[in-house]
Amino acid sequence: MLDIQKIRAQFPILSQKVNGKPLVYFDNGATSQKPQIVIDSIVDYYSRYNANIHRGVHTLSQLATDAYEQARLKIQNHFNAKESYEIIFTSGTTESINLVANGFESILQKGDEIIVSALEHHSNIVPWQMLCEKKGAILKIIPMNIQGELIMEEYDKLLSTKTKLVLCNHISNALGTLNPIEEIIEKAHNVGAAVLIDGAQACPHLKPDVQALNVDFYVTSAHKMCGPTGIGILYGKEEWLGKLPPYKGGGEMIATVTFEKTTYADLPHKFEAGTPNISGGIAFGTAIDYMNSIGFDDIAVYEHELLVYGTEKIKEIEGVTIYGPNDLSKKASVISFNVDGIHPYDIGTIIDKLGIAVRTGHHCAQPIMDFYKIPGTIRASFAFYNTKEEIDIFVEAVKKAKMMLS
Ligand code: 7TS
Repeated sequence: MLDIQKIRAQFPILSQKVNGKPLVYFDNGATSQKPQIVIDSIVDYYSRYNANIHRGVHTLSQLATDAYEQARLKIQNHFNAKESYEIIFTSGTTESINLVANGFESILQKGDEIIVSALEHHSNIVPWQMLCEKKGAILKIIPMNIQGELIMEEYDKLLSTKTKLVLCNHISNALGTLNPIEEIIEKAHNVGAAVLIDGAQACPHLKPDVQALNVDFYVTSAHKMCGPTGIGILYGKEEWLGKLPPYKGGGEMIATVTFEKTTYADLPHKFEAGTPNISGGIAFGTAIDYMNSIGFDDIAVYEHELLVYGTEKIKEIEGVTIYGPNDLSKKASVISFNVDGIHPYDIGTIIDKLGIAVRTGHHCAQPIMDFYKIPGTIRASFAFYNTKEEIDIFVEAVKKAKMMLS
């Protein structure tokens, strides 16, 4: 069992008042809050051993390099990657996806097909549209049903030997749907296609095992899992990372440079041109240690309790529609909903005055909103440091906003 009050005390921001009210932070899907230990690791780096990495013989440079590479090992271990060099540091999920899309430019042929799910964030749609446009490839969509679940029979029909790549998120940011990625990966492999899983929303809630999943690429951002912004990873199987050309040219990613010809460095440096986000990488490692110290099994149990409680409470509000799976075992601790006749933005604005942070709008997933023919939703996304008392405050606030607006 988690000691929530003890955990909350580790997050300085949570004891704040916002607009004169105790903060209720339910916008974890956008970014999580950071525990003191993660904040301290950034301060410690800049206070004690700030130096550029992989290039200096001096002591500070070696300390910084060791800490950065230590973080890579922690991440490798967390995701159970076979090799540490299969973990590429990027600025986050968006950059990781763009890196792979860029690499596939040299692999895709005209007429090849890419399959993307209907549940994607724009960052896992737009790079593939851009790639298809450049290469004359075709983008196909796995449709969803009214409960925000992918229709797997339709996926089966889309797969063929023309399919080169399949893209899907592990958990949908807009609806919280937990997608059947094991099945998606296996079926793609049966036709010889590679799979990239967007784990941005899954990693705060569960611990993926990339070898057990047998996934080709898995991407995520640190900032949704207690780490800082501006850092994330691309996990790629060695055979795939070996095939893809570098994404950015510059320092660190070369073996030799002459004006006639440049040869590239080995993995992971081939994809890590320029001075990286050193403190971010180190603090990402700290965040992973922190979350593992809380324990993903306990996080899952507690967050599910919040989801069940929150769903029941929100259903008490008259005129509410909740989007996403009815079966809560297929859903992360995200509740996306609307109140009849009221624009989500108006509710978000009023409850902000009451100290409550939620996201309203299309959540960078416009195709999902188009499917439901709505402008957006109110999204309450819970983390392991949230409480049932906060859910009560939130539901009362939505009721109050509804009264003011109707
Ligand atoms: N993929 C998914 C599933 C996401 O939820 C997000 C961010 C991204 C990719 C992009 O991540 P980034 O770290 O590169 O920006 N999602 C959200 C959200 O739901 N609200 O704000 C950001």
